[in-house]
Amino acid sequence: MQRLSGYKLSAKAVVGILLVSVLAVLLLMSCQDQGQEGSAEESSAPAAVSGDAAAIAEARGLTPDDITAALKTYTPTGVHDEYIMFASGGHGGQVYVIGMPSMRIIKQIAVFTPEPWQGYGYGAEGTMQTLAGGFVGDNEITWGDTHHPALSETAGDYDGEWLFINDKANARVATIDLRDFETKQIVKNPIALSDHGGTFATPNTDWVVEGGQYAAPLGWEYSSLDNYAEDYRGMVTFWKFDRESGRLVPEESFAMELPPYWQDLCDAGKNVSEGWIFCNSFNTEMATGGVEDGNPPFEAGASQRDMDYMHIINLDKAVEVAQAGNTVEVQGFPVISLDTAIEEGLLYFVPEPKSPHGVDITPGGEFMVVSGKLDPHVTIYSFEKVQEAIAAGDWQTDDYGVPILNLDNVMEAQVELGLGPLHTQFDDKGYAYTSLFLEPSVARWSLGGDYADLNEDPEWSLVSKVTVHYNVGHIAAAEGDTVSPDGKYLVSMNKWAIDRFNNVGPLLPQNFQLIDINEPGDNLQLLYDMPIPDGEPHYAQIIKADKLDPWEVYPEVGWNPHTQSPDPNATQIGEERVERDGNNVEIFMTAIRSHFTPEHVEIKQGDHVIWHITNVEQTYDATHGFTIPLYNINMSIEPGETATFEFDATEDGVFSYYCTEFCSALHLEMTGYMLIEP
Ligand code: K7E
Ligand code: CUA
Repeated sequence: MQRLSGYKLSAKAVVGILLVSVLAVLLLMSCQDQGQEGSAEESSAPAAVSGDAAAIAEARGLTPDDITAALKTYTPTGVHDEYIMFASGGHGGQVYVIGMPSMRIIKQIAVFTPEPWQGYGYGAEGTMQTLAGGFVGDNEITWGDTHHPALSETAGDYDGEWLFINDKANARVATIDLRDFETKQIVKNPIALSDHGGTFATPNTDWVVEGGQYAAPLGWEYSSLDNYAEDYRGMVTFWKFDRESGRLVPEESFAMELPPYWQDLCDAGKNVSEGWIFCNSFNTEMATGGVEDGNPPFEAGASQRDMDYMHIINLDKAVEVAQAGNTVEVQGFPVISLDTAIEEGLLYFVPEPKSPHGVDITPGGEFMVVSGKLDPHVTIYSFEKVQEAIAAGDWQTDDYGVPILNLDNVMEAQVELGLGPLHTQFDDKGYAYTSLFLEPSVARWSLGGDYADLNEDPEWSLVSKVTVHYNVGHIAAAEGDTVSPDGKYLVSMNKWAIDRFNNVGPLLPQNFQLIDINEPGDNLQLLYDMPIPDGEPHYAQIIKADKLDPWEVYPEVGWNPHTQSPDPNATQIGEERVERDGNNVEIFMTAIRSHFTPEHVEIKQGDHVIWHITNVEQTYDATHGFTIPLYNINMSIEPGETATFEFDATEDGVFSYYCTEFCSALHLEMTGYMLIEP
């Protein structure tokens, strides 16, 4: 990284700051300690005082920069983080919840992949229904490749209510409810088998955008690659979101057919560009690979042209067209055909250099920023100029008849940044940040237009770079893709870790690096490395923590988290029972520290068993688990929750069910016998 002029604090001064801070924190802790239960913190405090901070720094070989980094990130026990990052878990299929600046992992939200701690996908009815929503035909898909999380927005700012994320591998979108941080819905794209350009929320979360990637015949159909230009198609899908039910509504959603270029990433317009959607694309060459047959390999075939096309889509007008029924049906799903999109003026192209990746809209919605992976520049387009070019009818067309606006007429600026630019984020000081995969580094550059007043750097110019380790993909800045970015922090989401951590064998973690972007000009400080031991995280969004207001316990005893309403099978204390109707056995159980009621459940082999468990506690963190051997049943039942599972008692025997959460001193006694009589 660059050692930056703004940080010329002497080692002495810094150590002084550290000492003062340590003392201040200790003082604060001793005043607050009375109410705390944890004896561990109290007993460890004196040990910290006994060390001399300067001596510790010297013994550990810490530089002044290291010490300022520590002071900026260290978060004492019991202190909460200022920001929460929601990061995709890549091909782990989940979402990470990370506190910033501490970079502590607070939670992993199970989304596309069954996960035992949360009891996700091991019998609990709601979770089984959620996962089943994402099955592809009769095929049970049990993982996902998550790429782009999207927080719900109100007037272009995160509102902390919902989170969406796509599965690139199977073209699915999940809805997560931030009242309990649980996945409530997975929808399968009816026309595409894989996607990429999702998810992106429109400024009031009316629509969640899922763009495609690798072109294929729509509707999961077959056609030979010889028919690529005629039969293969790109697509973008607009999922209607209903806040009331907290669900994407397939019946009110629609898609748009696009040429078989590989649509990549999309972004929703905001403020002046609200109502428009922008997607970049590559492989406008329509290369079909086949290196084994003497064809150019994909990476060469798809990189021949100097320009690909940014797709500019009039979503507001597309909604009108779809609602008027001017669509064709593909697998029962309404699709605006390419011809209709052209006729109705819903789709325009503008050239973008060169094998671009991503398009990011400035906070005010005035500019679209595109990086060409094989071009050292970012190219900035003016939304206003795009509108003028459309109004002037000033275009050529591609082979499919899509209008291509003239680049010179709509380009605002180009800024040379360096090698392999990918993704761009924004701050509150008129800067944009772009990841440079090949260098690898993160570049800070200044915006023009109205943003030029926010800093002292010349507009549209490279300001500074910070080296990252290694091979950065996306970056995420605090609220950095909203109408009002916060600045302060940026996370570089690096694909390679190489030498940053202890050797753990050939499969390495990813590396998130926290960067301080608070000071203007040439002041970017790398603060912290955080290994991510899961699939490759792509995008993340970072929200101010105080915008989140999740429940501590479910609103009432007997709550169904899937429907977010009282469960008809809720069981209160004293109502526990076993009901038998022929071969059907239904169990109504309660869980409380430290017992399940009933403790004996007698079943006959061949019975069908329906089992409801209500955690009757309303104490924060008093979660109980429940598991039965052999039957692959495993649940997490949070305070107030009613969980239901079903199974056929195919195997006889004596089965001890027990609580898997160490909930109390007598947790080991929180057990019971299920006897299945042959
Ligand atoms: Cu660049 Cu899927 Cu957004 Cu990965 S994508 S980095
Ligand atoms: Cu309940 Cu352990």
